[in-house]
Amino acid sequence: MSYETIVLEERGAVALITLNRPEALNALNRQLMDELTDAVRSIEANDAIGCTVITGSDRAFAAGADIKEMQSKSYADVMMEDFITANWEEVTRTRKPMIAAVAGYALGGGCELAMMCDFILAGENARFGQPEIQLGVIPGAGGTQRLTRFVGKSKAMEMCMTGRMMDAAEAERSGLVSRVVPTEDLLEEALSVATKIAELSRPALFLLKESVNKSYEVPLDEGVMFERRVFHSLFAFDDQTEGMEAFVEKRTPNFTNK
Ligand code: DAK
Repeated sequence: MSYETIVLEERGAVALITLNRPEALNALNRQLMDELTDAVRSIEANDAIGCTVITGSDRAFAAGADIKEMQSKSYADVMMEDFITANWEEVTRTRKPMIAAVAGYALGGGCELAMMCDFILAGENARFGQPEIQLGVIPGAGGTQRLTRFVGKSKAMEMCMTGRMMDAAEAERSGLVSRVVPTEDLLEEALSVATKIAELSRPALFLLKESVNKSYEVPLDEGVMFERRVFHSLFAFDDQTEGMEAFVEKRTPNFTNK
């Protein structure tokens, strides 16, 4: 598939996806989400890639679902085409680590897309919000659920009820983003973090991601037991032997993902 609304590049073992509809502040229309879905699937199948960075421009990560495309849809349309579910959720299915590098606006579906990633690095100019209530709807791609888990009920309720934007400092204080960096350094920093992650043991990363995500789904004792069993299972991999040997021998490990 050739892409018009995203750019997919390989930077060593890192895939870089750049959302690319500058005329619409990267509003997420059907074509873009279809292309993103295809790109994420191709990265998943590409053994040379160990981690993905998804980013936008300095002005906008993404200003939400495309309102102009959505405005004429009826209930029957959105229900029958399984709007959102059909092509928005591949990011939540990928086993490979995915980092959102957010500068500028991440609003509505843009904020939701960033929250689907494993973590968010923000530029100092990043602004997050769920303004759907101002359009007479509510977040439809997980915003009411994921934002609440990130920042707690009070702030999520306020953000979703008023549609106000949160700046990068508030987003970091609230736990929505892992770190804030100068906007001009954002991409370089995200790629550097992704490169380090891509060098690690892929089976361990897959299982790490499953374990952290499990904490959203199950009670603490079940989550800890899941983690324990996963931890045990990693002793079946060559990468565990290699990682520990390399530490003892004071050298860099050479993981083979086996
Ligand atoms: N959709 C389409 N076009 C957009 C857009 C969007 N979300 N955001 C910006 N644009 C376009 C603008 O229309 C404008 O295009 P032209 O007029 O030049 O043709 C261009 O991008 C530049 O935008 P502005 O001129 O407005 O730029 P400003 O710097 O003045 O303002 C802004 C930037 C980000 C504050 C503003 O553009 C803005 O408020 N944008 C809309 C943000 C928003 O409301 N996002 C949430 C979208 S709703 C569901 C139902 C609904 C949803 C999901 C599911 N189901 C039924 C399941 C809703 C999801 C959403 O994300």
